[in-house]
Amino acid sequence: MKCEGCGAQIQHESEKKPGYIPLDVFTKRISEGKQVLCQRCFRARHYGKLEPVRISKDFLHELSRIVDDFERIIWVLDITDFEGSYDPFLIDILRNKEKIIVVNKIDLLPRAVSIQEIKDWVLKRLEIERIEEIFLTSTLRTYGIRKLASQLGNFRKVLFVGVTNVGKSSLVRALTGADLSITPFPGTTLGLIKARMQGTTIFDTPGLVTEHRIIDLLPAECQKRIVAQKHLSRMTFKPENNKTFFIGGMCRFDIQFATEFLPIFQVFAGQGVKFHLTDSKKADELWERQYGKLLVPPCTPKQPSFQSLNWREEEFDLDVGEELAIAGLGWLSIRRGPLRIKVKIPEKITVKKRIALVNPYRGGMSDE
Ligand SMILES: Nc1nc2c(ncn2[C@@H]2O[C@H](COP(=O)(O)OP(=O)(O)OP(=O)(O)O)[C@@H](O)[C@H]2O)c(=O)[nH]1
Ligand SMILES: [Mg+2]
Repeated sequence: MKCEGCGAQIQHESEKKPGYIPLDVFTKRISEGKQVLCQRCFRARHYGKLEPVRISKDFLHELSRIVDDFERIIWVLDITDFEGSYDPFLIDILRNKEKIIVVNKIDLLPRAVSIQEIKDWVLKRLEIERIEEIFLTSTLRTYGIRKLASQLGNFRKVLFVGVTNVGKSSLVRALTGADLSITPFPGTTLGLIKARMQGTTIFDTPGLVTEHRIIDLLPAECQKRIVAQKHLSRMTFKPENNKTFFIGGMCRFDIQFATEFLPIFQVFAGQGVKFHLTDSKKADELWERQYGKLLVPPCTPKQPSFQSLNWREEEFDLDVGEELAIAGLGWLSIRRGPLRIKVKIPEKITVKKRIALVNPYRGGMSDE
């Protein structure tokens, strides 16, 4: 039997492993005909905490094996983290499959960005064949769900896939009414879960854990702080020359430009992320002193893994209409340029220069 919230196999032996529920509680729930939830899902729902468990990497292999059993694969992307959710592993295993792309969380973009603009932007960014259709959705605003349901109604068996936290379970719940566990922590769903939407069987899956997103480097409580939930913060900066811009203690941008006027950029990220602008000469010292304090996340100064990682440097020349996206964190949108940014970041994290998702002339200049 599986936990109805996260799909983990129910077991009564080890509290530390997925699917644990004490035997007496389990027996009582069954005899009363009530929903069976593992302890982790129960606590996530009632106390807002997700206990860390080791997420099995076996699912990656399982996924490559099972994709052929489904008529359509529904690949869910998060519009606020395109670089993090358009994952190379998924591009690879889904390359030759008929697929439907769902771009979720569109409520988090500024209102000035139109649905058509988002769709055109996504289309330009997808470099993969056999896409049947692209749907833009927001489970928070119940946007695009009916259209998606109508398309999925053409199939008997579909599989939802994507990296962690993009909103797969939220979408499956919105489509089927199934009482799946949904939390702001990445890694909520732990096994395959089956749900019905009239004649269509929809399978929810555990999100893939990548190593290319900032969020993958942080523990659950801290992840929750940087994931944008109801709002994406947008802040405007107008740096002088030779300034260093920090996004938390997670990456650093050294800024230079040759123009007489100052460049302007906006930063989009979750609300728990702190930014800081300082003289490049003082940057090293500030980093040492304020890491995990003024510069959060990481959420504690002692966050062990982060500072001991290998870091890399990369330079980008950017101009108005371009953005610099940091997977699993957010992006910088250039409002006035040109400028050169030297990025320092943990080695495996994806950093990408891209055309602007939020058009600098239409996205507005005000802070929100
Ligand atoms: N703003 C916004 N938040 C959303 C939307 N859809 C889902 N979320 C939130 O995103 C978080 C993750 O949602 P889930 O449905 O658990 O995501 P998942 O892809 O199933 O995650 P895993 O099971 O960890 O792979 C939750 O806090 C949701 O409330 C949306 O359309 N807009
Ligand atoms: Mg899920």
